Amino acid sequence: MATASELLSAIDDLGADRTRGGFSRHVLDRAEQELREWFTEQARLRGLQVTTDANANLWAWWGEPGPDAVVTGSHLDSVPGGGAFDGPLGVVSALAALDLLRARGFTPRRPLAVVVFAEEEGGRFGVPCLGSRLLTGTIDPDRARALRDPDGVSFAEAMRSAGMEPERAGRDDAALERIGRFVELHVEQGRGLIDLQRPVGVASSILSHGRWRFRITGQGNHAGATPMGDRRDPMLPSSRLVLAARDAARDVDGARATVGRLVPNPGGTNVVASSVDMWLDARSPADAATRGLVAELSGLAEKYAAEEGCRVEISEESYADTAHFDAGLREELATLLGDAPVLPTGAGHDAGILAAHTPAAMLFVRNPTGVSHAPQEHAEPEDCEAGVTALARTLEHLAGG
Ligand code: HGY
Ligand code: MN
Ligand code: MN
Ligand code: MN
Repeated sequence: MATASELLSAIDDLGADRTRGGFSRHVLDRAEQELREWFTEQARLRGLQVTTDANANLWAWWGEPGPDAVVTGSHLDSVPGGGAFDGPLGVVSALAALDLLRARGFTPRRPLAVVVFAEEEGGRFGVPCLGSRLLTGTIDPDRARALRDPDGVSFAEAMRSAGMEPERAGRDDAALERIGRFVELHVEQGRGLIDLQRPVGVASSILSHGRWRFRITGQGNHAGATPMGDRRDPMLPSSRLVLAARDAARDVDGARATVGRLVPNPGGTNVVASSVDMWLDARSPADAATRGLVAELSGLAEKYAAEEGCRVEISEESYADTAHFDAGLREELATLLGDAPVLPTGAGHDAGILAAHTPAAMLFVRNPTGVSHAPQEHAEPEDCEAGVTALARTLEHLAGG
């Protein structure tokens, strides 16, 4: 038997990011592959049958894969310099919950599986929840295979180097039909449970959210030899757009707009950039509001670019509608878990992708800092154990009856 904290500390040095702090673990890179090996070994030690599906997702089965399965799990990849809990807490809590259930002599009456989804953060190939989107047919597999990382390696090449067959990627009806319920445990990414003074909560919904790339092209030139009046500097419309995103989001209820990644090309200190790639992450409680926010910012991008003699190309890289978790399952679990609070989240999850295809739920574990996607993300050991106990209770309830 192992606690979630013990399992987390066992992987503490895999993908630790010495320069940015936190962790950088991206799908099929060395760190994430070591995490996959670690998970596979831990699952096999628990007598689970481990397979990798056609979409680079890992499945560990307690018993034979079969219909009406109860599936739990999360992801092992991170954002660059991410925290220790976002993703891995859901995976290690699933292993620890199975330990608890076994120790109680529990035998599932339904197939039970732990899944590790690929590329949930989109940190390497730019599309979040890539593994669960492929599984559910929410992304065109040809587009997925052609996605390239910053080094120009395609997802298909990365899969092939890992011994997988990218040509098989795509909607997996057999796997989807097997899933009767999906429950993802996740560290809370916000302050809801702190303010409610509860260790565990149940998710109600996920904001609609997407990623758009704005490529602003001007004229590269010499920083010293080019008079200010002779420039077409794409950094200027880009900078105005960053501020406009903040101002526009402020005017939309519950909206968020973030530019966390902005890459000048070629990026020389003494060079007026020839182009800038910047990514907008926009979210809100309503699809129409998110779309409206992006339309407004797209219009401003065109205006700012024209004023600087630049041009802009805008491409949508990913989008997910507002996800509402199955109300019956949500209330059933909230009651089962001692009237656990039910709260929304601004963070996207594989459970949100699955929710459109199968009854899905999420359990949140209190994060005393409320911070996520940064090294300060945290969950106290006793709250991690409360999460494991809640997940074990949930799995026993769903797979035992
Ligand atoms: O970006 C998100 O909301 C999630 O953490 N992938
Ligand atoms: Mn995340
Ligand atoms: Mn996550
Ligand atoms: Mn997630």
